[in-house]
Amino acid sequence: MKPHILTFETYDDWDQGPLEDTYVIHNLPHGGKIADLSSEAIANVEAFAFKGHEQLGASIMDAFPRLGMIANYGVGYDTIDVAHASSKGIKVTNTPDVLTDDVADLAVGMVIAQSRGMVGASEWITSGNWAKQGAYQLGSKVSGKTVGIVGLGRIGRAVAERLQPFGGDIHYYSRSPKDTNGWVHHDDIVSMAEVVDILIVTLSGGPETVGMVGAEALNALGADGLLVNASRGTTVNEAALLNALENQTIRGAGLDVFENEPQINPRFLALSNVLLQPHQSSGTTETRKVMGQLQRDNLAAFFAGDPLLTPVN
Ligand code: 8YV
Repeated sequence: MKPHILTFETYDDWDQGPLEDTYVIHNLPHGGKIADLSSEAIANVEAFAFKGHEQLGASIMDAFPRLGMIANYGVGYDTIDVAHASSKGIKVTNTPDVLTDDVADLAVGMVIAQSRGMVGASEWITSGNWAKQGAYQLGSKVSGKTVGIVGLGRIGRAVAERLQPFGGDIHYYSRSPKDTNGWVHHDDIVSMAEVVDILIVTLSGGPETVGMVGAEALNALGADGLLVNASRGTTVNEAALLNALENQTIRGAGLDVFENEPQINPRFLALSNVLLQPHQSSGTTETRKVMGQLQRDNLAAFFAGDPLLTPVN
């Protein structure tokens, strides 16, 4: 008898096939309502295959009397009420490590692309301006620039390791010093922002990091400063960021995350000093296949009564 699970949103074929082979699948599309699910789903679902793109709170968990596990497809689980899950004995897993390289690669890519104006430069050609008006505008050097990493977890550390060979000093913010390769520790984001050229946000999402990069830090980063956010839209005060970009009190930003994705604030769309990415930092075929496998391995461990591979609680 196949166990029943609830999948959220859609999965690529390479995930959907194995899930259907192993489980009775009930699906909740993005923005879907629990009330639209069958009584069979409500009565029998024992695990969620969740994607982390919407709030998963007590009301949803409590609607499923047999729910015992939430397998998140993603490293961030800030939209899951883990405290409630724990209070009900519901296990939560995520997919850490397998996506670290992709997220760090994209963060570094945004640093280079935004500093050197690569998107605008390409449009300079396709618009015919190169032929008509000549050389594109000058960019900003990346090598040798001082970098500040906000949050030195797996991803922050991977970003720092990628940028260290560029020759600039590496600074980082964390509550306490970490074992690093000569990087400069700060326990205050504003003081770090004052001394770096590029501020890269790699904090975990959740209530404890909301707005940690605010107007004061952006003012400290200054008119030549670049902000890159590869964490969650909540970690940077978005009103302060928009004001800084519109008033050019920072030079620019590279953003893969926003408040209220994918209906982001339209003020971003009018800006010429920001590189916008659609929350695609783990979005490579290779990595998404490994993420899906890890999510399934956690589900299989749960149903087998074995230790979970990457537990959160
Ligand atoms: C997810 C993310 O990987 O892993 C995370 O925490 O931020 C995302 O990139 C993606 O949303 C999975 O669909």
